Amino acid sequence: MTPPNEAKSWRRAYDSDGYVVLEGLLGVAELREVREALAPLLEQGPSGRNDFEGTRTQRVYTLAGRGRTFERLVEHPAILSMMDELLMPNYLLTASQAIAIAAGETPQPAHTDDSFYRVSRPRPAISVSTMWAIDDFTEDNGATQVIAGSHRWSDDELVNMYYGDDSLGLAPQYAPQLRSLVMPAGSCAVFAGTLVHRGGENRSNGVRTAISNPYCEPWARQQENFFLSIPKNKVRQMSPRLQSMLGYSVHPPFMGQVTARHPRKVLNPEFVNPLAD
Ligand SMILES: O=C(O)CCC(=O)C(=O)O
Repeated sequence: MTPPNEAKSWRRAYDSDGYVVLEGLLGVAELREVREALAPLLEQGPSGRNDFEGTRTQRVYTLAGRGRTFERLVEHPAILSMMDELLMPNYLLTASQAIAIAAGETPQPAHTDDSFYRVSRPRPAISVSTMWAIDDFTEDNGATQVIAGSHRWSDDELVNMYYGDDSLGLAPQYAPQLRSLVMPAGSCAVFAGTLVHRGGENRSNGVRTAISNPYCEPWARQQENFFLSIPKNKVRQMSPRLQSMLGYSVHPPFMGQVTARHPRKVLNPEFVNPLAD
């Protein structure tokens, strides 16, 4: 857990740079548990299908639906207390995935995580990302790279960052601005959905494993459709808070309703869908 005095100072760094790194959120035993839970999933997992996912990167999607260990990360109290400050009440989990960048992977195209929301910039972030370091993040193993302060850029500044072709390559003058988020395993980087970042090049011989859990405003569409991906019998076992973050919640007065009922009612085995045949 973050000591209270550190918890207070995160906000200044987050507001000025667009990100903050919290070290030591996971202890040795918790890290071991996460690695053990991830190992069989990564063994099955295919590599990415394109340059963005990373052809030498394994991704496991819908991690929050794959066991208690991952649920606990989503609900980590230090992270949720930050989200409570950064997003409106009833905020949602927008995606949940493991990202294992293998040796030889090239840099990911630089991007922002809330670019899906076509609302002109500069503007407040509509999502906030968390990137858990499950391995140490180093200068050469693919640590996430960010451009500090880019969360304040306008749409024009964002477009200028690219070469101007379709490759989404970073224009050369921006490369020196990239900072690698070097941090020990067990840390978590929290950054604005408006911040320019990318997965780094992996020049090491090892794998860089991370877990990415971004959260979004309660009125914004989630990247992952958890209603369809996580079976209801699994959702029923989860805490009310997590159920709510997956979307079994109402953003007042009635966004998210199910035939004029609270969506949590759908989890009750007795629930009868009025539209069912
Ligand atoms: O793996 C990373 O460090 C960043 C990944 C990322 O930003 C993404 O896939 O959207």
